[in-house]
Amino acid sequence: EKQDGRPFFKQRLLVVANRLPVSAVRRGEDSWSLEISAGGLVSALLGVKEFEARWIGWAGVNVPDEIGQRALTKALAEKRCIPVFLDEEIVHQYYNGYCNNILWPLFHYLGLPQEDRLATTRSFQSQFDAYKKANQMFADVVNEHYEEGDVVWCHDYHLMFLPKCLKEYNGNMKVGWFLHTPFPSSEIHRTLPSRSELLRSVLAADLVGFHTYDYARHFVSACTRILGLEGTPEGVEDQGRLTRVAAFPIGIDSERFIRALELPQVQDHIKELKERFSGRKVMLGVDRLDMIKGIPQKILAFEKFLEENSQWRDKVVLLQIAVPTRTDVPEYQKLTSQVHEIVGRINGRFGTLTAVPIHHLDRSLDFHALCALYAVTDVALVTSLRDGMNLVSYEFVACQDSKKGVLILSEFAGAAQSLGAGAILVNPWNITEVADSIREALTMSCEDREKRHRHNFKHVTTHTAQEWAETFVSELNDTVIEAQLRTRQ
Ligand code: ADQ
Repeated sequence: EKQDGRPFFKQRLLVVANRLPVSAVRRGEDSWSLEISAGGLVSALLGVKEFEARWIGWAGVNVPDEIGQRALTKALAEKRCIPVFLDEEIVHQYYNGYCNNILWPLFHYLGLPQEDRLATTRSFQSQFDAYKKANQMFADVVNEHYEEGDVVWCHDYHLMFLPKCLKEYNGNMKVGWFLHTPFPSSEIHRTLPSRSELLRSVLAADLVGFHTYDYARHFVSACTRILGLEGTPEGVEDQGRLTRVAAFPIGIDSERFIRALELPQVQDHIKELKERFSGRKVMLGVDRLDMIKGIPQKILAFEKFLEENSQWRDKVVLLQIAVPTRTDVPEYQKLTSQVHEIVGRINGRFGTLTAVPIHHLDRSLDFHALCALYAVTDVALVTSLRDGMNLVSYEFVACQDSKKGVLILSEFAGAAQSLGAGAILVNPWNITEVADSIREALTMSCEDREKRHRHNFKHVTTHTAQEWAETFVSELNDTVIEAQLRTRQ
């Protein structure tokens, strides 16, 4: 039996995230062109095939007129996407302000903004109000499209207020919330003026998920210390109601990468890259240009390595692909110039008329170019200062089954807990240690590389994005049923 052309047994999953997985460009009064966009969450959910998934989120554009909104809604429906329309002022206060200027740095241990205290307090309150208002707008759209039996999965720090709004609409809705960033130590979280309100709204969910046990533990501690609730091995209990809290480490659609490597255009690309860099070892960094990724630290460590290992100067090249994000935020502009300055200095110092040690690109690469690059890399460098998981490290491993290159990985990325045994773990703040690890990686024996790669490859190909999503959603279903049984007893 089919309903709307889909098998009736597939459960509907409403995935709610700040951004829809498409970018929309307006072509006329009532016409839009849509493109699937890249990003951590998008790559993860591309792997989910077991559910009838719908996306609810902001399309990333301001659409003030009704004709435009109707046309966009219609175009998005074909991609199973449902838009939430946010005006410019809300986006400024909620997205640029509260999400990206307050929660993002705080959750990555960079603290709250250090502006004039009074001004911060004032703008803080209006940004938090806008945050709540935006979350309520998401809740309205979810509620409008919700059908009994649906599972609602809210994503990330943009939507911490959403579980509460949804449960106020319908106490029976199955609501899960997953955080893609780290959840910081409770001592960091308690500096946030709206600390209690946010925790309480998240606790309205039935299941709360994090990438690692540490983040889950930090969240439970915040609830016990700040709210005075009881933490149990299962989660957090408030007057007999349990919110289940657990770790669900994300993965990638590894098959997609492995299959791509077989494509003729990717093979051609690999050949070209090998010719282009023949006689040199290739080191690779792929990051969104963000302070949490530790890009200046990575480049400075590479400089130190070149300083101390002159025999390697014309035998290694670092390719750093840094796609700009949040380009309208002054701190991100500053970071871009800082990185350019360091790269320029190092290339000036160690370059020759025919070659430079660092190729730095300020842009994103398409999927096939990225796969080819991962495949020809000898050493990948992930030096995040904090990172929820870090999927780049997984993608690199997936593409390395013939080369068996080495992964240098920050111990402050969630991925260190899963790929730690196969990678060389480093403290990215310790430039000397990272420089030494570069030498170790470049000179590592075949057997050692093989052994480390085997460990990581097995992990990446078994703990996939699909498995992650299935585990989360089935646990969410079970959690709700268990809770109902408990209430009946
Ligand atoms: P991100 O901070 O975006 O994700 P990451 O997990 O590394 O970090 O994912 C980035 C994605 O974007 C990867 O799929 C990568 O291929 C792609 N990408 C990055 N730079 C690119 C470039 N220059 N060109 C092309 N593609 C590029 C957030 C959290 C992470 C968490 C994920 C998923 O910050 O810690 O792992 O969500 O939960």
